[in-house]
Amino acid sequence: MTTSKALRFLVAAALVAGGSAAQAADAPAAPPNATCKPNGAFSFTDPTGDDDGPGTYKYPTDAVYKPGSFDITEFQVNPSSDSVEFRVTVKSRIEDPWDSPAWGGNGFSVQMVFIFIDTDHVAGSGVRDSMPGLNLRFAPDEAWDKVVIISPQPVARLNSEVEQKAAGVKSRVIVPRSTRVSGRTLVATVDKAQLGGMPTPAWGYQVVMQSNEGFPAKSDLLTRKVNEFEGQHRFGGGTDYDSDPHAIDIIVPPGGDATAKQHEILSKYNKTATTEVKPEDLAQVPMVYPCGK
Ligand SMILES: [Ca+2]
Ligand SMILES: [Ca+2]
Ligand SMILES: [Ca+2]
Repeated sequence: MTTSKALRFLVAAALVAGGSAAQAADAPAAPPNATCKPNGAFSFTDPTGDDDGPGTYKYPTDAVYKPGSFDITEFQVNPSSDSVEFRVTVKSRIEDPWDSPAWGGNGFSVQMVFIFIDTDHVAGSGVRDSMPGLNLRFAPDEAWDKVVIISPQPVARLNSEVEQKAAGVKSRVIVPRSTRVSGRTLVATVDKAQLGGMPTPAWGYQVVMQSNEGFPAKSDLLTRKVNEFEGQHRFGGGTDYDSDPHAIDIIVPPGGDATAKQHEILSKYNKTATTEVKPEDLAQVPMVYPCGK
Protein backbone atom coordinates (compact mmCIF):
# COMPACT_ATOMS: atom_id res chain seq x y z
CA MET A 1 0.00 0.00 0.00
CA THR A 2 1.43 3.40 -0.95
CA THR A 3 1.47 6.19 1.60
CA SER A 4 -1.44 8.03 -0.01
CA LYS A 5 -3.45 4.81 -0.24
CA ALA A 6 -2.73 4.07 3.42
CA LEU A 7 -3.83 7.57 4.35
CA ARG A 8 -7.08 7.18 2.41
CA PHE A 9 -7.66 3.87 4.18
CA LEU A 10 -7.13 5.46 7.59
CA VAL A 11 -9.48 8.32 6.78
CA ALA A 12 -12.13 5.87 5.55
CA ALA A 13 -11.69 3.77 8.71
CA ALA A 14 -12.05 6.88 10.86
CA LEU A 15 -15.25 7.82 9.04
CA VAL A 16 -16.68 4.35 9.59
CA ALA A 17 -15.67 4.38 13.25
CA GLY A 18 -17.23 7.82 13.72
CA GLY A 19 -20.48 6.72 12.13
CA SER A 20 -20.64 9.74 9.84
CA ALA A 21 -18.46 12.37 8.28
CA ALA A 22 -19.95 15.02 10.58
CA GLN A 23 -19.04 13.10 13.72
CA ALA A 24 -15.55 12.33 12.47
CA ALA A 25 -14.99 16.00 11.65
CA ASP A 26 -15.46 17.18 15.23
CA ALA A 27 -13.80 14.26 17.01
CA PRO A 28 -11.91 14.37 19.23
CA ALA A 29 -13.80 17.08 21.10
CA ALA A 30 -11.72 20.05 22.17
CA PRO A 31 -11.04 20.23 25.91
CA PRO A 32 -13.15 22.79 27.75
CA ASN A 33 -11.56 26.18 27.99
CA ALA A 34 -12.51 29.70 28.79
CA THR A 35 -11.76 33.17 27.55
CA CYS A 36 -12.42 35.83 30.15
CA LYS A 37 -12.69 39.61 30.27
CA PRO A 38 -12.38 41.86 33.32
CA ASN A 39 -16.08 42.86 33.15
CA GLY A 40 -17.22 39.30 33.87
CA ALA A 41 -17.75 38.42 30.20
CA PHE A 42 -16.55 34.99 29.15
CA SER A 43 -16.93 32.14 26.74
CA PHE A 44 -16.65 28.52 27.91
CA THR A 45 -16.73 25.43 25.73
CA ASP A 46 -18.23 22.01 26.36
CA PRO A 47 -17.41 18.92 24.32
CA THR A 48 -19.77 17.46 21.75
CA GLY A 49 -21.12 13.94 22.06
CA ASP A 50 -21.76 14.12 25.82
CA ASP A 51 -25.52 14.75 25.54
CA ASP A 52 -26.06 11.47 27.37
CA GLY A 53 -26.09 12.61 31.02
CA PRO A 54 -24.14 10.00 33.00
CA GLY A 55 -23.16 8.28 29.74
CA THR A 56 -26.27 6.14 29.33
CA TYR A 57 -29.08 8.54 28.43
CA LYS A 58 -30.93 8.27 25.14
CA TYR A 59 -33.07 10.91 23.41
CA PRO A 60 -36.84 10.41 23.18
CA THR A 61 -37.82 8.60 20.01
CA ASP A 62 -40.02 11.26 18.40
CA ALA A 63 -38.42 12.85 15.34
CA VAL A 64 -38.56 16.37 16.85
CA TYR A 65 -35.65 15.48 19.15
CA LYS A 66 -32.96 15.84 16.49
CA PRO A 67 -29.48 14.52 17.24
CA GLY A 68 -27.39 17.20 18.93
CA SER A 69 -30.43 19.24 20.07
CA PHE A 70 -29.40 18.89 23.72
CA ASP A 71 -25.63 18.90 23.25
CA ILE A 72 -24.14 22.07 24.79
CA THR A 73 -21.08 23.23 22.86
CA GLU A 74 -20.55 26.73 24.28
CA PHE A 75 -21.75 28.96 27.09
CA GLN A 76 -21.24 32.72 27.01
CA VAL A 77 -22.00 35.57 29.37
CA ASN A 78 -21.97 39.07 27.84
CA PRO A 79 -22.64 42.01 30.18
CA SER A 80 -23.50 45.39 28.69
CA SER A 81 -24.55 48.64 30.38
CA ASP A 82 -27.67 47.54 32.26
CA SER A 83 -28.30 44.00 31.09
CA VAL A 84 -26.57 40.66 30.64
CA GLU A 85 -26.89 38.30 27.70
CA PHE A 86 -26.62 34.57 28.42
CA ARG A 87 -25.90 32.48 25.33
CA VAL A 88 -26.08 28.68 25.22
CA THR A 89 -25.07 27.04 21.95
CA VAL A 90 -25.95 23.47 21.00
CA LYS A 91 -24.62 21.14 18.32
CA SER A 92 -27.63 21.26 16.00
CA ARG A 93 -29.66 24.05 14.47
CA ILE A 94 -32.48 25.04 16.82
CA GLU A 95 -35.90 24.42 15.30
CA ASP A 96 -39.48 25.12 16.34
CA PRO A 97 -41.41 21.92 15.54
CA TRP A 98 -44.26 22.81 17.94
CA ASP A 99 -44.85 26.27 16.42
CA SER A 100 -44.15 28.29 19.56
CA PRO A 101 -45.63 31.57 18.23
CA ALA A 102 -49.02 29.79 18.34
CA TRP A 103 -48.72 29.51 22.14
CA GLY A 104 -46.96 32.81 22.79
CA GLY A 105 -43.55 31.13 22.88
CA ASN A 106 -40.03 32.21 22.09
CA GLY A 107 -39.22 30.65 18.71
CA PHE A 108 -38.06 27.19 19.77
CA SER A 109 -39.74 24.10 21.18
CA VAL A 110 -37.71 21.24 22.64
CA GLN A 111 -34.88 22.84 24.64
CA MET A 112 -34.93 24.17 28.18
CA VAL A 113 -31.86 25.37 30.11
CA PHE A 114 -31.28 26.22 33.76
CA ILE A 115 -28.28 28.47 34.47
CA PHE A 116 -27.46 28.31 38.18
CA ILE A 117 -25.24 31.14 39.41
CA ASP A 118 -23.08 31.34 42.53
CA THR A 119 -22.46 35.03 43.10
CA ASP A 120 -20.64 34.89 46.45
CA HIS A 121 -18.94 31.48 46.82
CA VAL A 122 -19.61 31.46 50.55
CA ALA A 123 -20.42 28.21 52.37
CA GLY A 124 -24.01 28.17 53.58
CA SER A 125 -25.08 31.08 51.38
CA GLY A 126 -27.62 30.13 48.73
CA VAL A 127 -29.59 27.03 47.83
CA ARG A 128 -28.28 23.46 47.63
CA ASP A 129 -31.36 21.86 46.06
CA SER A 130 -31.64 22.42 42.32
CA MET A 131 -35.03 23.09 40.72
CA PRO A 132 -38.09 20.80 40.68
CA GLY A 133 -37.66 18.02 38.14
CA LEU A 134 -33.86 18.14 37.77
CA ASN A 135 -32.95 15.75 40.62
CA LEU A 136 -29.61 17.45 41.27
CA ARG A 137 -28.01 19.26 44.16
CA PHE A 138 -25.03 21.48 44.88
CA ALA A 139 -22.18 21.40 47.43
CA PRO A 140 -22.60 23.62 50.53
CA ASP A 141 -19.85 26.05 49.43
CA GLU A 142 -21.20 26.17 45.87
CA ALA A 143 -24.88 26.75 46.65
CA TRP A 144 -26.62 28.85 44.02
CA ASP A 145 -27.90 32.37 44.53
CA LYS A 146 -29.76 32.94 41.25
CA VAL A 147 -31.08 30.75 38.47
CA VAL A 148 -31.85 31.94 34.94
CA ILE A 149 -34.45 29.86 33.11
CA ILE A 150 -34.19 29.68 29.33
CA SER A 151 -37.46 28.26 28.06
CA PRO A 152 -39.63 28.55 25.00
CA GLN A 153 -42.62 29.13 27.29
CA PRO A 154 -44.08 32.64 27.67
CA VAL A 155 -43.26 34.67 30.79
CA ALA A 156 -46.73 34.21 32.32
CA ARG A 157 -46.52 30.41 32.11
CA LEU A 158 -43.02 30.37 33.60
CA ASN A 159 -44.03 32.67 36.45
CA SER A 160 -47.07 30.55 37.18
CA GLU A 161 -44.99 27.33 37.27
CA VAL A 162 -42.44 28.96 39.57
CA GLU A 163 -45.22 30.18 41.85
CA GLN A 164 -46.75 26.68 42.03
CA LYS A 165 -43.60 24.57 42.25
CA ALA A 166 -40.71 26.70 43.48
CA ALA A 167 -42.38 29.38 45.61
CA GLY A 168 -39.71 29.08 48.31
CA VAL A 169 -36.97 30.24 45.96
CA LYS A 170 -38.95 32.48 43.63
CA SER A 171 -37.01 35.61 44.57
CA ARG A 172 -33.93 33.83 43.17
CA VAL A 173 -35.53 32.72 39.92
CA ILE A 174 -34.93 34.89 36.88
CA VAL A 175 -37.28 34.76 33.93
CA PRO A 176 -35.37 36.68 31.24
CA ARG A 177 -36.66 39.94 29.78
CA SER A 178 -36.32 38.34 26.37
CA THR A 179 -35.46 34.86 25.09
CA ARG A 180 -34.72 34.18 21.43
CA VAL A 181 -32.93 31.89 19.02
CA SER A 182 -29.98 32.73 16.81
CA GLY A 183 -29.00 29.74 14.66
CA ARG A 184 -27.68 27.13 17.09
CA THR A 185 -27.76 29.52 20.07
CA LEU A 186 -30.38 30.30 22.71
CA VAL A 187 -30.03 33.93 23.77
CA ALA A 188 -31.56 35.21 27.02
CA THR A 189 -31.36 38.85 28.08
CA VAL A 190 -31.60 39.58 31.80
CA ASP A 191 -31.79 42.98 33.50
CA LYS A 192 -29.01 43.94 35.89
CA ALA A 193 -31.67 44.49 38.56
CA GLN A 194 -32.93 40.91 38.18
CA LEU A 195 -29.40 39.62 38.78
CA GLY A 196 -28.85 41.90 41.76
CA GLY A 197 -25.72 43.35 40.16
CA MET A 198 -23.39 42.86 37.23
CA PRO A 199 -21.33 39.65 36.85
CA THR A 200 -17.77 39.57 38.12
CA PRO A 201 -14.98 37.18 37.09
CA ALA A 202 -15.51 35.43 40.44
CA TRP A 203 -19.03 34.22 39.70
CA GLY A 204 -19.66 30.51 39.28
CA TYR A 205 -22.10 28.85 36.89
CA GLN A 206 -23.72 25.52 36.18
CA VAL A 207 -25.61 25.10 32.91
CA VAL A 208 -28.11 22.23 32.92
CA MET A 209 -29.62 21.12 29.62
CA GLN A 210 -33.17 19.86 29.86
CA SER A 211 -36.14 19.64 27.53
CA ASN A 212 -39.28 21.78 27.54
CA GLU A 213 -42.26 19.69 28.64
CA GLY A 214 -45.52 21.56 28.17
CA PHE A 215 -47.45 18.94 30.17
CA PRO A 216 -45.13 18.32 33.13
CA ALA A 217 -45.73 16.14 36.17
CA LYS A 218 -46.84 17.98 39.33
CA SER A 219 -43.31 17.69 40.72
CA ASP A 220 -41.56 18.98 37.60
CA LEU A 221 -41.04 22.60 36.57
CA LEU A 222 -41.69 22.14 32.82
CA THR A 223 -38.96 19.47 32.65
CA ARG A 224 -39.03 16.21 30.71
CA LYS A 225 -38.52 12.99 32.60
CA VAL A 226 -35.72 10.47 32.19
CA ASN A 227 -36.98 6.90 32.51
CA GLU A 228 -35.37 3.47 32.31
CA PHE A 229 -36.39 3.16 28.67
CA GLU A 230 -36.81 5.99 26.20
CA GLY A 231 -40.29 6.68 24.82
CA GLN A 232 -41.81 9.02 22.27
CA HIS A 233 -41.43 11.98 24.66
CA ARG A 234 -39.30 10.48 27.46
CA PHE A 235 -35.54 10.24 27.74
CA GLY A 236 -34.20 6.75 28.50
CA GLY A 237 -31.18 5.25 30.23
CA GLY A 238 -32.02 6.33 33.79
CA THR A 239 -34.62 5.07 36.23
CA ASP A 240 -38.40 5.39 36.33
CA TYR A 241 -38.03 7.20 39.67
CA ASP A 242 -36.78 10.65 40.61
CA SER A 243 -33.37 9.60 41.89
CA ASP A 244 -31.61 9.84 38.52
CA PRO A 245 -30.38 13.25 37.39
CA HIS A 246 -32.75 14.67 34.81
CA ALA A 247 -29.88 16.47 33.12
CA ILE A 248 -28.86 15.66 29.57
CA ASP A 249 -25.71 17.79 29.42
CA ILE A 250 -23.91 19.92 32.03
CA ILE A 251 -20.67 21.89 32.14
CA VAL A 252 -17.75 20.75 34.29
CA PRO A 253 -14.67 22.50 35.71
CA PRO A 254 -11.75 22.83 33.26
CA GLY A 255 -8.98 20.23 33.19
CA GLY A 256 -8.91 16.57 32.25
CA ASP A 257 -11.48 14.76 30.15
CA ALA A 258 -14.68 16.81 30.42
CA THR A 259 -16.89 14.03 29.12
CA ALA A 260 -15.51 11.44 31.56
CA LYS A 261 -15.87 13.96 34.38
CA GLN A 262 -19.51 14.64 33.52
CA HIS A 263 -20.30 10.94 33.32
CA GLU A 264 -18.71 10.35 36.73
CA ILE A 265 -20.54 13.28 38.36
CA LEU A 266 -23.96 12.33 37.00
CA SER A 267 -23.48 8.63 37.80
CA LYS A 268 -23.15 9.32 41.52
CA TYR A 269 -26.74 8.94 42.61
CA ASN A 270 -28.52 6.32 44.67
CA LYS A 271 -29.95 3.96 42.08
CA THR A 272 -31.84 2.01 44.75
CA ALA A 273 -33.89 5.04 45.86
CA THR A 274 -37.38 4.71 44.43
CA THR A 275 -40.48 6.44 45.78
CA GLU A 276 -38.71 7.99 48.81
CA VAL A 277 -35.88 10.04 47.38
CA LYS A 278 -33.80 12.11 49.82
CA PRO A 279 -31.52 15.02 48.87
CA GLU A 280 -28.44 12.90 49.65
CA ASP A 281 -29.59 10.34 47.07
CA LEU A 282 -29.11 12.87 44.25
CA ALA A 283 -26.08 13.60 42.08
CA GLN A 284 -24.13 16.66 43.24
CA VAL A 285 -23.10 18.92 40.37
CA PRO A 286 -20.18 21.36 40.53
CA MET A 287 -20.21 25.08 39.97
CA VAL A 288 -17.78 26.13 37.27
CA TYR A 289 -15.74 29.28 37.92
CA PRO A 290 -14.51 29.84 34.37
CA CYS A 291 -12.52 32.95 35.23
CA GLY A 292 -10.99 31.90 38.54
CA LYS A 293 -12.22 32.44 42.04
CA1 LIG B 1 -21.81 18.98 25.24
CA1 LIG C 1 -36.26 9.25 36.33
CA1 LIG D 1 -20.99 18.54 29.08
